Amino acid sequence: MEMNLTPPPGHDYRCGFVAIVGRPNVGKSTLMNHLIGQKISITSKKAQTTRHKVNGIYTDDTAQLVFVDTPGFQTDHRNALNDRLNQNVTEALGGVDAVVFVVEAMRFTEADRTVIKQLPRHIPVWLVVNKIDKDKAKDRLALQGFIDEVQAAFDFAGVEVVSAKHGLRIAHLLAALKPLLPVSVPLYPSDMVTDKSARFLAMEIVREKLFRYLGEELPYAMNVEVEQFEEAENGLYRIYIAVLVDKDSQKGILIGKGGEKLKKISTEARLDMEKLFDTKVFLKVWVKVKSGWADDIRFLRELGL
Ligand SMILES: Nc1nc2c(ncn2[C@@H]2O[C@H](COP(=O)(O)OP(=O)(O)OP(=O)(O)O)[C@@H](O)[C@H]2O)c(=O)[nH]1
Ligand SMILES: [Mg+2]
Repeated sequence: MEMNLTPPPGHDYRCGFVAIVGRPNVGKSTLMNHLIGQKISITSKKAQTTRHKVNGIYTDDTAQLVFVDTPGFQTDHRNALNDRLNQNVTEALGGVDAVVFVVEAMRFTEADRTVIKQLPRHIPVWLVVNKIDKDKAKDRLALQGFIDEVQAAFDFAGVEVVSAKHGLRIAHLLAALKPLLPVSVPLYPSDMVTDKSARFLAMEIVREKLFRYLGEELPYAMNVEVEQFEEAENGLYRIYIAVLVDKDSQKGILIGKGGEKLKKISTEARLDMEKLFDTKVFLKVWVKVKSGWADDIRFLRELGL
């Protein structure tokens, strides 16, 4: 017998949390930014760019997906910072409805296998093969062989190939993820793209510029602190940010000859902030020396890591 009842509007609306995990540098943050259509998570060529988990919210008239961008899972040397980063990943996996496991096309490493061992077995895990724009991924047969190899390592709920950087096949991925979420009303307002504060985003933007403009090792020996964040009456944001370094020598490198480097970092950070906050920004960045911070657990807690 046919029921022919008209369902109430939005009766099958879906909403839930999706963690994005993977080894460092596979493009997790780039992917999340493209999924939600705004740059809220910082990215760089260097591994270990993301330190805090960042929620990015995608909303349309059928679903709301809350993506949780996580730090790349650290498999190298152990120290307080790496342990804390991994703990952040494990915590992020705790409360989600689905997981996106990101690998770089044609590069399946020991570090990827280590992350696979941490994947949950009671919720769907979608394999995402990123960076398919790269030359080595253009051979279809080789790419299929690669996908088979990764799929043999875990019981994935499905697979999508994308290029996060070029925004390729992102809509396919969204469509694949929606059915994995529970039927639920949206949890956040439809115009909200992140639950992170402007203060946090300002700090992250400065961190991204440090990664961009400093050498290989230096950004890891630094941390960024927002000392003051005020919204003036005319809508102007007044932001004071301190960069913490380990040694005096690092301070010199960061400031640069005639203050050039620090100036470039703060100018670029200010422009990014104005775009993201959609308002004028006054930004002051300066440098403080605090040694040994990366191994100081208590200090990491103070920083909220
Ligand atoms: N060619 C290409 N490069 C990409 C793609 N996606 C990301 N990248 C680059 O890969 C690098 C790392 O990207 P991120 O998004 O910072 O990587 P991540 O996985 O978040 O890295 P961590 O936070 O350090 O773990 C950056 O230089 C990106 O521009 C892609 O689809 N194609
Ligand atoms: Mg990242």
